[in-house]
Amino acid sequence: MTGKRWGLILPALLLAACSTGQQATAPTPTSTTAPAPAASTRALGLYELSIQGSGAQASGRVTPAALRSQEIAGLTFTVTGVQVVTNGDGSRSYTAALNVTNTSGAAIGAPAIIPADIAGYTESGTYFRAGATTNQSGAPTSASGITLTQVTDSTYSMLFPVTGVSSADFAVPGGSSVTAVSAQGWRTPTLAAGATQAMSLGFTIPASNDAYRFSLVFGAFDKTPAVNHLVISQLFPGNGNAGYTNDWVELFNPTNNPISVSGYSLRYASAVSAAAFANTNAVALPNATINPGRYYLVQLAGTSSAPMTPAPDAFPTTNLAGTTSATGQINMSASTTGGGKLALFNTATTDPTPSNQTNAAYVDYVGYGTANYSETSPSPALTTTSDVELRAASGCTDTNNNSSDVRPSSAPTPRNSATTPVACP
Ligand SMILES: [Ca+2]
Ligand SMILES: [Ca+2]
Repeated sequence: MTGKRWGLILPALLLAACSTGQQATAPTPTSTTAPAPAASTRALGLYELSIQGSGAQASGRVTPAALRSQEIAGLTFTVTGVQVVTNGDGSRSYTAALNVTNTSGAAIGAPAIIPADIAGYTESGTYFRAGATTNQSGAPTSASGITLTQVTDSTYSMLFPVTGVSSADFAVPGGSSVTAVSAQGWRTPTLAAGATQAMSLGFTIPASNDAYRFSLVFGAFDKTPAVNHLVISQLFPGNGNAGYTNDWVELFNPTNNPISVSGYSLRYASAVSAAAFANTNAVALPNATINPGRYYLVQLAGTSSAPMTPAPDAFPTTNLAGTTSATGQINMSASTTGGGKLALFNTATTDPTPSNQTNAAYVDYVGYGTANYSETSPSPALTTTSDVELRAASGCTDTNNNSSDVRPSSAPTPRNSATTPVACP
């Protein structure tokens, strides 16, 4: 394929310190906080995927696309095949299978790609290269109407909303600039040095656009989220209120990698208890994996043995003391003058005390209301028994301070593993 060559651009954009959020802090100051990877947004360059088809002979061959790296180190894309299907309305769907390999020599925390418009290079608003779209005769035709329909990999299996990335993160030499980036893109789990990840891109071309050749421009990023562990994103203690018969808690994975909760446990203690978390108020989580950007809903105790709506991902009925109740385990206090403490542990066998701030078993901890222990300070008490304690920014925030990270909300909205994923900045 022909065209200008673009130089490269590797601004290290953002290096923000962050914290693990893995210890609860109590009034007695003996906390230790382990260092965590810094959040980062790092542009890895601009790339171009070029696909050639056989026009109206849509069932014919499609030449595997040539992907041209824009002279940027870090990622290498290889097209392994292109398939084309003619739809009933005459439009055609292309699927390009790619391998992306990390050639940077170091792990890339969160590789992401997003379609990009470049001033003077792409057809405005399409992410497709101007002049590269031609018909069977080789004459230029508009890319308008060509749509990116799917971006998949084995972990996300869908287009992923991209947050915290803008056109300003890319600089194009020669006086041009990236004028827009797509609101959706593709992310992969952490890619080790030398590792390869398969992905695919899908396109649909309308019947009126007899494209023979088209070319998509996209930017590649390393976009490492700030929080590196599971969080308690929402807890509802008001069983019998707001339409919920049972308490529930929602977990969230704000990282870029799948996290197994096998062996994890949820433990609850009253606001005033200084004793160890009792096994009678604790449940083990099942052998499950929470994918990046996904929620995980756990139904707790109440008056009903029926699954809540939306469907819980777990509804443990036996506590860690071995007692079974069909209506669930752990009944948290919804008192507007009291509070409680809920902790997520990465073990079901240890029994640390609520004040044991250095215990490595802590993954996340929420003290609310009058809780005697919390991360820095408790979240404010519920204003009504129908409130939920809600973590800010869809669950993406954990600064180890419950009073600012988690707030009561009058709009309980439980999210489960089927909820649209959130890509954390
Ligand atoms: Ca935390
Ligand atoms: Ca309750």
